[in-house]
Amino acid sequence: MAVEYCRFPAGFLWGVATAAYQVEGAVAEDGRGPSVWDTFCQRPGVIFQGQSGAQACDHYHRYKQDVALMKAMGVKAYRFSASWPRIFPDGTGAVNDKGLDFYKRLLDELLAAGIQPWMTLMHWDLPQALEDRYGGWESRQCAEDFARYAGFMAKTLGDRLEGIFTINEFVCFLDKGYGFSDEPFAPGKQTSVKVLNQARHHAILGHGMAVQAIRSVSGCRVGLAENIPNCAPILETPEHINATRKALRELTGMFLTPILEGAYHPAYLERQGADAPIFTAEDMKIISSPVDFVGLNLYAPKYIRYDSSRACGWIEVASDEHYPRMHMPWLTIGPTITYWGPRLVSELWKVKSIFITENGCAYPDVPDADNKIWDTARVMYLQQHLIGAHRAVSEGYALNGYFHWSLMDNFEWAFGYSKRFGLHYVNYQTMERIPKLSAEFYANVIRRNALG
Ligand code: GBH
Repeated sequence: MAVEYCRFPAGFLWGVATAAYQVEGAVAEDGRGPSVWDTFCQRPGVIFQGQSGAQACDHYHRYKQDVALMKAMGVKAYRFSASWPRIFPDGTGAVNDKGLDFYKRLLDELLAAGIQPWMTLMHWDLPQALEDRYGGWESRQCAEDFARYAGFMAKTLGDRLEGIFTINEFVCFLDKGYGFSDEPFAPGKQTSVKVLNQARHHAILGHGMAVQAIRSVSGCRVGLAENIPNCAPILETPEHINATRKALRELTGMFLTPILEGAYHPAYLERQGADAPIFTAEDMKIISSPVDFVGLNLYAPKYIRYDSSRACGWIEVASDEHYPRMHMPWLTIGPTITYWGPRLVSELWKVKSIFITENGCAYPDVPDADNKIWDTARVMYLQQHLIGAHRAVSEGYALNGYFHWSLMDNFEWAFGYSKRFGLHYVNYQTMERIPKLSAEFYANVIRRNALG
């Protein structure tokens, strides 16, 4: 008789995730203002085949059907993002009630289906008006305006939300969007190192101001969703593990470290020298406002080893082109990250509650003659990563839930619709959604609360 395999604790939160610009479409409807992504997608040559999120999955109109897909899988929680320019088309000022109504309808639908709503406030779609007005996050005013939007959302919807994530992944919209990247990203400008560091500072300050704004009007739990460098030791020996912990703290020295410690990592400030951000002690207090949970977006591993020849004591071991990977240039497979992420974050910062807010993979899925998708590779990826998550839980780390990226195939930024990350296949001609084998696999995991 089969023995039960990897049982999760009762109440472990099984979810799926999406983001506004990647799924909603309807970019010019009901008074939504443009975001930096709408503008960026019009620039020739930056997005695969000149595509954009203008239609995406048409989630804006088909959200009822999409909630039904979640319900059919038995999903307990939905992590979606609100589109800031739908609420404040001008970034600030007058509220667009019609845009807000969409999220009210979505919450009604989720709650009626018994699915917890978890909302991200900024998944990269900054209102274009703020980019035009003051260069987006280059200006400290952006942090203030973000906090105002955050407070408004918490006041209006907070009593019906289970949790709020302020900002999704700092590095992407800052480091890639403000320069120094071969992967095109909105707003697609070239700034200087100095300007980038100051923009990073304004973004984490915006996070902290938003936490305070949310707390002042609502009892809703609040945290963030960050793609920490997914450091994992090359071998599980004390010296490599210790080196990996140090590496993580240093590599996120400008984002998660100051948010959880109230100070930049000294190595970051030292390396930036004259280009380091300008900040006050008061800023650092705001940035490190206590959060209720930390969300980790975990995709590809960064292997670390102990190195006695370096002052920092660690070095990254790069993966070459033969290392196994999924259908993205950067998506190498290292399933122990769902263990090491929660463990290292717990050890470094004693976080009360951790969620894996994204984990998933792209695969060039093709429906067969019966319109079925046998995505065995995604099932393998998912299963292996859940083994890692289970290990973290069973060792007592405060990992409380897992959100798969993504509910359905969607607009994969610079890669357009050419990369499919969904548990559901989307036919972009008909907008039909087809559950893949992986959706059935995930539904079984949720139903059993175990892997086997
Ligand atoms: C997530 O980010 C996003 O939140 C989500 O919107 C997106 O759809 C999903 O991933 C899938 O891509 O420096 O060349 O090694 C993960 C984004 C992309 C962040 C790769 C780190 C490193 C690329 N990650 N990036 S590279």
